Amino acid sequence: MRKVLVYLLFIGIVFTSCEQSNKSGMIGDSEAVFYPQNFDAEQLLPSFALLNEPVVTSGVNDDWKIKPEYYLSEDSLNAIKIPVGEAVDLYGTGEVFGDLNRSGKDVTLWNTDNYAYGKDEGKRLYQSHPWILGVRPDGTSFGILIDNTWKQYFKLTNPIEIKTEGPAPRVVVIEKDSPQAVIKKLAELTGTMEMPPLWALGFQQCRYSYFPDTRVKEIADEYRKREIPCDVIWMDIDYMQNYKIFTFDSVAFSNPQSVNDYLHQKDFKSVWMIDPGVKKEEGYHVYDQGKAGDHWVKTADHKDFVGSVWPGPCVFPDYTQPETCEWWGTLYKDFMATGVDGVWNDMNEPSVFDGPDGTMPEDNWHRGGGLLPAGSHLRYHNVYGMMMVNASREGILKVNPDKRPFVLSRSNYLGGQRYAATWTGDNASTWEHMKVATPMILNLGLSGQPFSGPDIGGFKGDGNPELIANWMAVGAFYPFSRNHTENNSINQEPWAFGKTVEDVSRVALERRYRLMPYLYTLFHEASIDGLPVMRPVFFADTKDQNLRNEQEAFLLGKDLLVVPQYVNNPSLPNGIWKTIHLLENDKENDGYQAELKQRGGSVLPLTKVMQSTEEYQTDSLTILVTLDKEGKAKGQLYMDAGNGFGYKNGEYAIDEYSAVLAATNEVIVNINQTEGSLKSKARYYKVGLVSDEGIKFSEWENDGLIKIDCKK
Ligand code: NBV
Repeated sequence: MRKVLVYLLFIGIVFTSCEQSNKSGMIGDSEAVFYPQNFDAEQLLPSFALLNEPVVTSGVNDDWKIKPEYYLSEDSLNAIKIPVGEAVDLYGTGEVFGDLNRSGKDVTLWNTDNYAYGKDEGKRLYQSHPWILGVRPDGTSFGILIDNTWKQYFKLTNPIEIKTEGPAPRVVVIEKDSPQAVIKKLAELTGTMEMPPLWALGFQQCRYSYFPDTRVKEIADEYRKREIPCDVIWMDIDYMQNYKIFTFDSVAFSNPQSVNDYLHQKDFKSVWMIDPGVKKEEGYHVYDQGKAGDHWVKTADHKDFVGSVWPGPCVFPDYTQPETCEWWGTLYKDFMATGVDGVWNDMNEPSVFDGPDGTMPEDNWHRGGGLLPAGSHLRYHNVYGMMMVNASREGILKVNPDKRPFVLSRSNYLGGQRYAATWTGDNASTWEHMKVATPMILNLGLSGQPFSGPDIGGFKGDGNPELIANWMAVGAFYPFSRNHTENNSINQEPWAFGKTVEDVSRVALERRYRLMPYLYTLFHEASIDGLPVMRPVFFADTKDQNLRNEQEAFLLGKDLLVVPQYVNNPSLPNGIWKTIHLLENDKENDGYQAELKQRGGSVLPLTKVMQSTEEYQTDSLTILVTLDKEGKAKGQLYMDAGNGFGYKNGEYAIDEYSAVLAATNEVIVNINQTEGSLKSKARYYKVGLVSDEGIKFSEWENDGLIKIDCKK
């Protein structure tokens, strides 16, 4: 602690100016970087968020609107004021609890294991995204990226006030004519999610914990017997031998390979948990190897730091050291060889039961290496989880070079979408937490992370039929869609609450799987330009201020509006939005399913209902056409092998659909492959023309030009 205090005092004396330094300037047509006077790069780490060092090409434009002012706060912290103008709506700041519109809110950026979001009223959660998106009344937009890993406090007022426990950081500001353009620029600066394997877009079932292995098999069997679509079964911490990572319980999970084989035979994938805490126990291979390699985080006086987590006293890998990351990666070799498909990195804030404020002491010591300097935990805390998942991903890739890794992380930092998907930690089985999940995922999406979702049904406490039916109905449309609950709660699988909830869940998931071609196309889009999969309704019309606070309804991509059944009086966009049904026999009319509305001018590709993405095919597709007022519509389909990296060498296809209402009163749909070397197969299409009277379908037709007669 002493080191840090001395350091802060030093800053207090030297750094009292309000000015930015003359290093500030334009780094693109509409991006600027601002540096404080006496910017101390050494204390601020090479950027964890930015892909490249910003290069200043000229001074800040004279008419530049958003200019940070640096000062020293009353409590002697380095602070920044950023005047943003009147009536601006603020979003972003990543994983936050509460309203979508963050104006007026406070956030603490300090990754925290926050069970049921109870600590500090949920003002700090598991991840930190020092990023604010502003949308002005006229729809023009700006983004503010605070390039800082230290503990920070954001007050989202006008001016925005930021305080940090470290030195004054540089700030990148983006100015664009729409929030979408700002988000795309953020993606250019901080990177995008890599294309996940297709199976990760399927529905997933978890609990803390399915135990022993026979229970895992039972759950898989139930899904298939009941014909409820599902792709993944998850193994939580109890599969380990005494909570020791990279081990398997010698009785309950004596043969992990056979569990994985069983799941694979039934078209499931498996995801298994790995935490960062390593049990301090001589003779345990992970501990022995780590000790021999000197891989552990140190205390301030340079001893191995020991803190208590599930296995008891634990040591923690120091992922600031390249050789530690390398070693960590090698641990996945035998693990993945048992047929594990995906990895779940939990507790990586890091959570330490007996540590101050539930984590490591702030003066713990990371030794750095490569580009990273040695530094205190206060400086590295917020990126500990990010460094861990980066190392995990790299290790998994080395072991399985031909497969797309899937890593789920509880903790992360701005830019962390490059390494892992995320879920929103330990929520509760309450209506409040079901409703708050939507703005949480939306703000994560507006902060660069497109692949997220909450524990559907809630983690803490028992679910009940009404809650689970409603949550499954909306959760089927989250980008990451997984039902999960804690160890002491009642069963939460779709069938655990009787026939109604089971039927509602089946229908909701059948809708998700039917939309898979559209969903996969959206994931592709997110991997290219960073636009989120799940988007706030105001993205449909960024000038319409009535939409700015809508946080219950949401958009999937730009063409599909999802209005959960429980929503009263949602603010929906003007223009043509037509209600669509995806299943036959009035199945969706059960009183629980979200209303789906298709944007006028769009074409949505659908596939058949399936039990898992193993059955995914695009040989015969239904395409739903909703015309705009000019009688036209457009859409897209992205396809690739669903796994592997062939797509990076062009082995993919993008088909463009364009529909037009012809003088003959027919709708003609033109299909063209516009990108990729993967030859689109000849396929069958059925066109559904959406109108207020319902959907009128063509016969199944062959590829090419398809006509549907509107008079029929
Ligand atoms: O590994 C057990 C749980 C896990 O189920 C949950 O999803 C994580 O957020 N884990 C936290 C540790 C214990 C929580 C009480």
